[in-house]
Amino acid sequence: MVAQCRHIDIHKKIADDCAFVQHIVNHQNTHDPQTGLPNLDLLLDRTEACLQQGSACHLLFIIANGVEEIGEYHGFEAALYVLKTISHRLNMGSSKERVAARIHGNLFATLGLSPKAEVFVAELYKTLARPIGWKSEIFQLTIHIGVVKHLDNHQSAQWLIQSGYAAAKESQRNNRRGGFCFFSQKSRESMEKEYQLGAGLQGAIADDSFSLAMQPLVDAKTGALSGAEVLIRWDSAVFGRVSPAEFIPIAERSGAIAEITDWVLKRTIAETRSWLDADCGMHVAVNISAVDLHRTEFVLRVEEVLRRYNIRPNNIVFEITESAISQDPVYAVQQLIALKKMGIKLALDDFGTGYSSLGQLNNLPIDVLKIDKAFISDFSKDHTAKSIVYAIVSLARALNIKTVAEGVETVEQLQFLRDAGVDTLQGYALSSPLKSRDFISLAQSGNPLPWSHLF
Ligand code: G
Ligand code: G
Ligand code: MN
Repeated sequence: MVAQCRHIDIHKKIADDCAFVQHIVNHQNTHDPQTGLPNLDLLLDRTEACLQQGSACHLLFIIANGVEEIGEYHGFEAALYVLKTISHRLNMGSSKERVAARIHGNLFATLGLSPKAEVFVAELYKTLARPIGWKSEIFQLTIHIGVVKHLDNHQSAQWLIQSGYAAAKESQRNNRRGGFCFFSQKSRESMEKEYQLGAGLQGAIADDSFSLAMQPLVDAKTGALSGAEVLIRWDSAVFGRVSPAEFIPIAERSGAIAEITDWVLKRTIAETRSWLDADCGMHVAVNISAVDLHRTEFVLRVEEVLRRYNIRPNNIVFEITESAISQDPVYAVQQLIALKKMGIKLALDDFGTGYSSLGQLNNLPIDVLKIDKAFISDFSKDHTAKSIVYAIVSLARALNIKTVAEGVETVEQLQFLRDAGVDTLQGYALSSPLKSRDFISLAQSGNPLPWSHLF
């Protein structure tokens, strides 16, 4: 009798242990080990169950930008702390009505078991966007949330999650500083377009579908050619000609920009080598993206290219937009100083469109200021536009900075800008961007320049 009982006890113990082990294994299979949150599999299961019951629900997809950089600069311990903090904040809103999950890396989601999402998403955004303190550091992430509601019986859990992702990406495109966005068919189409262009960009260097256009820069006093701005062109076999205004932001988000900028710089040096070597004062200006400027290895990479091509960079200009600097001015200025030490000249592009104050100009190590096209208007009617140009020119002179007016389209504008004392002119009135081959033959021909009658 006793033996039998013991026998039963042992069986029960084994069964309990098995259940316990099974529970742990199940938990491990359905949860993220770093944050303890449910993982994608569990989220999909819960979402599927919810859809099968026909319950109303919504899904919030969260992208927390900045975690990777925190890992790079402050180490993995800091990044893990940040991930745990996000998980904790997400979980604070979790209840029977809500499941928070970590999908992968810096991607999270919550499933809400009600059709209403408007109030919750606004609160969640505020909670997640709060700064995170770690040791003596304070981290500010950029949070994007995509909201998608379950609308009919045909949607699957996969569809809901992908649509939430599409809406979060839409928020990334619309709000640089973070925010949230409700799913629409347009979000999905833009994401698909971005995905296709992004995939196309990956092969663009290898299949030789990038080229350079060069737009002449003209000395405002003499009308002589003084250099060129290099503008990338992409002729894709699949999409045809795609404007850099469309593909550069995609490359910035995917990280492909690093390779593109590298390519533009090398190709520019190869094509303009004869002037750069002759040091004849012809400038060649290359656009540098905000993402390049904030990459830690950017300065080293530029240095390596200059060394490899054995080039003195006195006549190379990097054009950097005002908004690229205002993202993180302290770091940006450090990078700019390092570039300037190498001998590269710096131009502040699209001046007047960003947030930087005129007072800040004095602290920037720049040589050239490019007055944005937006200020080049019909000067005969627009007296405010005239005053703005006069003010910019006199400020630049006081700071010993040269000025370039871009977007000069008419002879009247050209004359006004020249009289106002702008140093260099660029725009359709003089020349559109040319194929680099055509530009170089123009520069070398010795023939009168096509615009010489205007001077
Ligand atoms: O010439 P165009 O309309 O195509 O240029 C559109 C935009 O793309 C402009 O804002 C210009 O500064 C940007 N752009 C053109 N070429 C380059 C490039 O090589 N690198 C970067 N980062 N931006 C570029
Ligand atoms: O942002 P950035 O200043 O680098 O952009 C240069 C852009 O200006 C390119 O897209 C170039 O093709 C365009 N561009 C050049 N000249 C003119 C012009 O006279 N008028 C207008 N509207 N755009 C111009
Ligand atoms: Mn430019």
